[in-house]
Amino acid sequence: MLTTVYVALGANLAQPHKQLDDAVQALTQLAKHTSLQVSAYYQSTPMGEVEQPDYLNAVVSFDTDLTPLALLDALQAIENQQGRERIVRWGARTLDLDILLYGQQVICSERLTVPHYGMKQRSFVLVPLADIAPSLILPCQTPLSALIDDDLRAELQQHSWEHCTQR
Ligand code: A4P
Ligand code: MG
Repeated sequence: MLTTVYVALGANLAQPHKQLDDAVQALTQLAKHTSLQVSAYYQSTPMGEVEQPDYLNAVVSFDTDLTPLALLDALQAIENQQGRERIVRWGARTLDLDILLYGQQVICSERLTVPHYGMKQRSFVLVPLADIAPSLILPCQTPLSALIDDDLRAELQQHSWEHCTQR
């Protein structure tokens, strides 16, 4: 059985634009039946106390037959492939892949919290998510559109998006 999943991408080290392009390529391989959709890339101010470069953020969706934990393993393998190091929580990273939504499932386990705990507060998640799923209803029954306004959009700067192969 296939499930539609939404994954957030974030990068702020080692050519963030290339990191996101490479991640999109890897996720294309993971997606069933060329189902991958990709938002625009957005530049965002770092959230949190750690001094670090601006982020480039995006969201993708695709269909998968992986279980939630198998999907997490696959995403962490892609992060590791792209040189992800975990030194400090919320610190700078080459690539972060977070599962935002796994269908309409609510998951609360040791390794996985879905929907992602911060998604409803983060402009760099909500705005790209709306690029690819403007009519999405979250598992809590909130329409995505109800969480987005002009102030939220103004926090982000859209980047040109050059990835164009295999989709
Ligand atoms: N985990 C639990 N739920 C999930 C999920 N839904 N998706 C666990 C992915 N992983 C999930 O993650 C730590 C553990 O979370 C994983 O081993 C997994 O079992 P991590 O990627 O190693 O650590 P992290 O990303 O530093 O921690 P965390 O709490 O996930 O941070 P966030 O929420 O990802 O925030 N500012 C801007 N502008 N843009 C950003 O993208 N990102 C962060 C990190 C901070 N500031 C940012 C951005
Ligand atoms: Mg993470």
